[in-house]
Amino acid sequence: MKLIGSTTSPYVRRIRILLGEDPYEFVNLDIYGEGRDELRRNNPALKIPMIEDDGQELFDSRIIARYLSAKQNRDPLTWDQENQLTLVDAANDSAVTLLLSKKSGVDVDADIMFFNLQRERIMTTLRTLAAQVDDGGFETWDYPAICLYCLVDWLDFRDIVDFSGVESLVAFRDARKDKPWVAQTDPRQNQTV
Ligand SMILES: N[C@@H](CCC(=O)N[C@@H](CS)C(=O)NCC(=O)O)C(=O)O
Repeated sequence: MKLIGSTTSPYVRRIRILLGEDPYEFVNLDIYGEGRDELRRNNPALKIPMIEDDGQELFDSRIIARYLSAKQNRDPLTWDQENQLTLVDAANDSAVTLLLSKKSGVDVDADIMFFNLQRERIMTTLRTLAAQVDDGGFETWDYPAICLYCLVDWLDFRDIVDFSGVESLVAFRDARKDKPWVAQTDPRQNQTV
């Protein structure tokens, strides 16, 4: 199995944690720099992660996770877990948009409809996720919990949001730093982008 990604992407990190001990080749690319041609050759959607396994290519972390979970004989996600994942992804996608805009020299704090919508979505989803954490909804270290961990740690690493009012998310992250493969996949190490 080959995983194409980067050490900084929260979407790639969740797959690396899910893969755990499974043997695979990790292709660590700078997708906005010298690794872009390699990305173009492998994924027309021009996003990471993607995997190739026994001739099967898979794009998108959600699909990759479904594939790996089936291979690892894990139960499929319940509808509530699917919703948790959708909320995590909604916040994550908007935060990636803000980061890329920032890197492009755009003032993302400006009172502009597009950025207001992203910031609003990030806070509504984070508040809902924090309430679920408070209610014990992320107690089990399952795929949605792994994704939430990767999101919160990445938001902190990139300094994209103010965690005021959603401190439970930081506490959730801090209490899980010793989970398997979390330290080894810390985006602060071996950064490419
Ligand atoms: N829905 C995708 C999102 C993946 C994603 O947005 N990855 C970012 C890196 S963190 C990316 O490749 N961005 C490239 C771009 O937006 O041009 C997934 O779950 O795999």
